[in-house]
Amino acid sequence: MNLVMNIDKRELLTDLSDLVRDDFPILRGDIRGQQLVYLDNAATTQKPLQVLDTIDRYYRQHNANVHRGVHTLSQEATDQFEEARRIVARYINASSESEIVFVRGCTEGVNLVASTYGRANIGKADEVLISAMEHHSNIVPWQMLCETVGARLRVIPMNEQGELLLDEYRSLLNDRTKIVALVHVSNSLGTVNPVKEVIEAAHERGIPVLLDGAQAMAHESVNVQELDVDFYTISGHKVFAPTGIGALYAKKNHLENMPPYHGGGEMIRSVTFEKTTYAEPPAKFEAGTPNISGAIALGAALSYVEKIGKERIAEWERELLRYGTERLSQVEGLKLIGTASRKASILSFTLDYAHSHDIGTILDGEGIAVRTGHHCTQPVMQFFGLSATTRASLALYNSKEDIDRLVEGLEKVKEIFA
Ligand code: 7TS
Repeated sequence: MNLVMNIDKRELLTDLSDLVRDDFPILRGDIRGQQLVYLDNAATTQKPLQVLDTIDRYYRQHNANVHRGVHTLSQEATDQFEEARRIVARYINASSESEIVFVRGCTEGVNLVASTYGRANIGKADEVLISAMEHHSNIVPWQMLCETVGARLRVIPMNEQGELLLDEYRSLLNDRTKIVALVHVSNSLGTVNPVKEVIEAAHERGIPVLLDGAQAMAHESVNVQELDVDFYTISGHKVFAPTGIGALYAKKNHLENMPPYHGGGEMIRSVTFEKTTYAEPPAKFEAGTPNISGAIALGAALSYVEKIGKERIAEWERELLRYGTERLSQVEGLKLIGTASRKASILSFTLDYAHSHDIGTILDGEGIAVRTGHHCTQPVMQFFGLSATTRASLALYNSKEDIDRLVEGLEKVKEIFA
């Protein structure tokens, strides 16, 4: 049953999970004999029927390679693939779909910018500015670039709540700063960064800004034109689409001036053994056969979110965050890591009597999936003097009962360890 279709009629219901849960077949499953409680959405989200059916339909009815055949199936595949690009552009309010490059995810998006824009525009003694709360995928590509070109990586500090220090940020900007690369929403702390102010301050000095949108897409309204952001990276699987597909938004003038990334078929205008000329963007950055079904499914996932309504999702997640923060704060020995005044629905915590790995294992035994470890943000862990946290990350299909189950699971942990 497509419950999204019924939403308008049930406007008054505030528990969004009630409305959408049946769209996600995996959530009906049991784990170790218990009803699954899935609280690892920052790692990857579950997929609704609308996405699963799109993939199935694509392979059963339309599968062909794109941009090359005159035959009907190839045209159908191309139409759907390009329609997906338009949906991504609409979702983030890009001014044109030609500003959307399909990539594998945020990791590839950042690597693409670092190795094309970066190599063309960042040189010896220049500076790349990132923040103290970056995921490794927005640290390592810049470090690799800095090593290659002799540039310097600098870091915007944060406070104990996990909020960026904006005054320090402004004083770090200087004539050598060639790009600011910042996470929009932190995956290990939940902080929603003041990206508009960050971008304005950088632009006053003519410095472009890349935002890592991995955690923002499913929870925040992203408007790239209003933000005036230069580059924005998207991971499809964090917004109910499959793994292995994502998008890089980049302003048209950047894409036109950047050298290509991978060489191969589809990204060329003409090839001789002497010289190759390149296709216009976005094709220039999409060498080889793309993840066609993934892109089409990403379009289906974003349409699904739009149908439910981003504001409505944000409202429900705010309520879950409020409830989750309140319930977890009552658990003995629990310390929340990441208490910024603007947060997404991510609850990272430690228990003073148990290691996160043990917490995760005991919770799994109760059918509850959380992530434990450093969340690919080792510098964040170092800042807080920790090796790991336990993280419950919520999505639209989570309920207050899920949070109650988590708290009950933590009581079990206490029985065993305290
Ligand atoms: N940036 C942020 C903020 C992330 O949270 C992640 C993945 C990435 C980049 C990388 O995205 P990918 O799709 O290219 O892998 N974060 C997590 C996480 O928190 N747990 O597992 C993966």
